[in-house]
Amino acid sequence: MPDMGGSNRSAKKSYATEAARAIKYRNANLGLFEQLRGVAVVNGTVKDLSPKVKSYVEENVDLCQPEKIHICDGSETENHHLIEFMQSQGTIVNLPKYENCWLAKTNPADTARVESKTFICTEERSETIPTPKDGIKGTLGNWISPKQMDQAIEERFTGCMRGRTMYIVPFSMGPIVSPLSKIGIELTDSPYVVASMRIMTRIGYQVLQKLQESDDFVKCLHSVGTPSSGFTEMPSWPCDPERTIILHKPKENKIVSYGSGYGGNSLLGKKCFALRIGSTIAKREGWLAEHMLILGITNPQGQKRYIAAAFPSACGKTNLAMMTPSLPGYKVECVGDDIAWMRFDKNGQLRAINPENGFFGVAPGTSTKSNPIAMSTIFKNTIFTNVASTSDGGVFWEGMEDDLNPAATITDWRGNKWTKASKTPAAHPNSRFCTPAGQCPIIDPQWEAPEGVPISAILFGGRRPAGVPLVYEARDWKHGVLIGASMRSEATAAAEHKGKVIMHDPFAMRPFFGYNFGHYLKHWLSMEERSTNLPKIFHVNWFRKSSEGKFLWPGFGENSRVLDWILRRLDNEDCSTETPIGLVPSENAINLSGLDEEVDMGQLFGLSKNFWLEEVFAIEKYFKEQVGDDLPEEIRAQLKALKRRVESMN
Ligand code: GTP
Ligand code: SPV
Ligand code: MN
Repeated sequence: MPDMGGSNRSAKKSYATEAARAIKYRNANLGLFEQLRGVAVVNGTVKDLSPKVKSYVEENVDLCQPEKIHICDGSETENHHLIEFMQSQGTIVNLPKYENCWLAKTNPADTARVESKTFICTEERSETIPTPKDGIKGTLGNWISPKQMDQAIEERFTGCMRGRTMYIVPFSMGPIVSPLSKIGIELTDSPYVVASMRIMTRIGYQVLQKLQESDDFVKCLHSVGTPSSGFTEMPSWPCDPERTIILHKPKENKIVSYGSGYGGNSLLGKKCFALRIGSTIAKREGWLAEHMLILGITNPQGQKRYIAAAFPSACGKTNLAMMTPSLPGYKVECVGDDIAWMRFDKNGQLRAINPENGFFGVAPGTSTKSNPIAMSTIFKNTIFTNVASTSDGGVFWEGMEDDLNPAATITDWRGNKWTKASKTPAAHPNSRFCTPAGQCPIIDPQWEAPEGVPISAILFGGRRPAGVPLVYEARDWKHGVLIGASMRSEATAAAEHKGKVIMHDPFAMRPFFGYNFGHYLKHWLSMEERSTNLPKIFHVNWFRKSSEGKFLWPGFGENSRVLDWILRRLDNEDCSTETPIGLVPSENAINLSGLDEEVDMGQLFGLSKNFWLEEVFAIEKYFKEQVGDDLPEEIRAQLKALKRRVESMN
């Protein structure tokens, strides 16, 4: 039976020792404990901290002034304490319908990532973001100077953990034994963060032990904060939305996050480390840290390949990563659903690891029909956040109607009675499940392979209601990089954006670049020199709509029909036709057999000269205004060539 993603594997303590420690913890007479900078260490021992970790902790104990220090060991006992404590605070409630499942409801002001308050700190602004055209506001990240960063920290963190426990969370991104993995230490005053990090990453003693050898780690400091008025509106979910700030200093491998307990703002291994700091490390070391799912797919002939795919937040990564193919004979297995760390091995083969250990997935829309695999993963050992609850001790969200016990009543994510006639959603549109990857029934046998899995194709995609066909293939690597750079998608609830505007989201990384996007493009282009066996690049769009506003493509398991075409292209099958935007499936090349719904392939693949002229114009404008002189010459040339091809369309 898998535990909560945690690692009692890592803390091989006898039950008796664990129990003794538990009693000691409960009867905490703080004076009896070992001290660090005059603060009681109520769990773990200081000698387990390497000199560098110890001094990082000391420095921040002095700054944050917690009442207690808890060094996380990743054990079951520890998790029980956290769960008990959070229940007593009202942060989580049990969901008796399932096994070891919990529901957290956040402050309604703290439900998503806050991109406008997320900063990268470098000496020069141009290291962080390209210089936008005069008078234009840059949208490729926010820069902060070292001086301003220090000031922001001092203002917010001085004494911010008074009366609270500082948890020291040693975590590994990637399997602890993998040479591709990296270690972080997150200091946090949120037990919710500890319990979630225990699922999303590998935490505990083994990580501290590894640090005794290398002592190289990413410094992650997090506090939910306290409003400057001192008044905490919702004691079960303390936060400070007005002063929330998420800071990254790549030069020092340092992350500082204040004021939010929510997912991407607080589980610092995820977007902050694995993508923002990760992309800067990857640039230095010559690899790629990307917002991509990784899946294994076996065709009816038994040939298995791996695909990585970058879609923006809430655009279908988790769904594709766990897809149940509708095409007979196909099998999909999941390596990861959000982040890929990829590098070319000595044979020029691109290999990827999933640095995470769990799924922090969008709940609404997840159903037995759309994603049965997720549904059979998430009802044990899971923390749900901001979903609705049912009177029979379960959860509910939009899409779960068929799974609902008709006798049960529903309480929405804000705690109000909810019925199907209600005008507001039952679950927050960005509500999430946080569940151990290892219990996914189709987890790939190689998902923890230290050397990673070989990647044969890279997909880019987004929500494009108009103009963009279901799938097309890049002409070559450089053209593929242009396709990634040109990605656009309809805004979703995963961040603070309002409405359904089509936003530029290059490589699905716009919120996650750790350095200047122009330099990032150069880095991608340079991969061409590392291999003679580059993955093929494709663009997919599950979200094209008819003139009546209906999805033209059934999506989900039916996307296997698109993957089937992609795999045949990898085998160099002659099943594509050149168009100005790239290669599309030739007539009847997409296998539609057994599809019980009528699909208007004409509308789904239609290419309009006007649409593509406007698209090229929008991309040109975007590059000119946002990337300016940092745009690599090759990309400028690729766009020019695309424009010429589109202009010559009938
Ligand atoms: P993040 O975790 O935010 O990075 O999101 P994600 O990219 O993993 O998105 P996810 O798979 O959770 O999907 C988000 C939403 O898109 C859900 O409501 C899904 O039901 C919906 N969705 C996913 N795949 C498809 C598809 O093929 N067609 C349609 N129409 N909707 C889809
Ligand atoms: C995303 O927004 O891309 C997510 C969720 O995966 S969060 O962890 O909040 O960033
Ligand atoms: Mn994501």
